[in-house]
Amino acid sequence: MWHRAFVGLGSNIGDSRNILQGAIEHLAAHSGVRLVSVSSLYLTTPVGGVIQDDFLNQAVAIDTTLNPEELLILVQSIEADFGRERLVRWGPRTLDLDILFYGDQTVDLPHLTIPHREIPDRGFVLAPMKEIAPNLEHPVLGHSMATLYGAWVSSVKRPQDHISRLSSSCPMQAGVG
Ligand code: A4P
Ligand code: MG
Repeated sequence: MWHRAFVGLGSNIGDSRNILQGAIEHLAAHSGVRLVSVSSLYLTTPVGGVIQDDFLNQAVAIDTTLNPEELLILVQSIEADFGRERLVRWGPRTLDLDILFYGDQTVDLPHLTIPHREIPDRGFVLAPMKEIAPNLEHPVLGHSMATLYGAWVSSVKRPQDHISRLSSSCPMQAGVG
């Protein structure tokens, strides 16, 4: 049984562009994962108060036979493969992979919350999500990604200072993996 899920990617240490591309390839290489779509790359200012370099962020849609906890183990093993060092919460990282959505399921476990808690407040998640799934409804809030992104844009003074789109989607599409 295949489930549609969305994963957010972020990196602000090292060769972030290659790290994100490599992470997507690792994800797609798993037999229980099919890559459905890949957003553009976004250059984003850090959120969370820690002084650090800008991030590259991206989001992907996948279909997966893994359940949410198995998917968490997979994304954490990919983070480890890329040598993630995380010394400060919300601080710099070589690679951060967050499970944003898993179908319309909600998961509320000590080590796993789906949908990811911070989605409505984070332009760096909403911009790539609006690009690849504008009509996807947040299963708890009941608003689409396009609506949530619009609300985020209205809530900040100069959204273009926080997020800029760097490239169009890379040609990896369904069937990879
Ligand atoms: N965890 C719970 N739910 C999930 C989920 N849906 N997906 C748990 C993935 N992991 C989930 O996360 C800590 C624990 O969260 C994991 O062990 C897992 O069991 P972490 O990634 O190890 O720690 P963290 O990333 O430092 O903390 P946190 O709260 O997850 O931070 P976020 O939300 O990942 O935010 N600014 C910009 N511009 N771009 C960014 O990408 N990222 C962050 C980190 C802060 N500021 C940023 C960015
Ligand atoms: Mg995280």
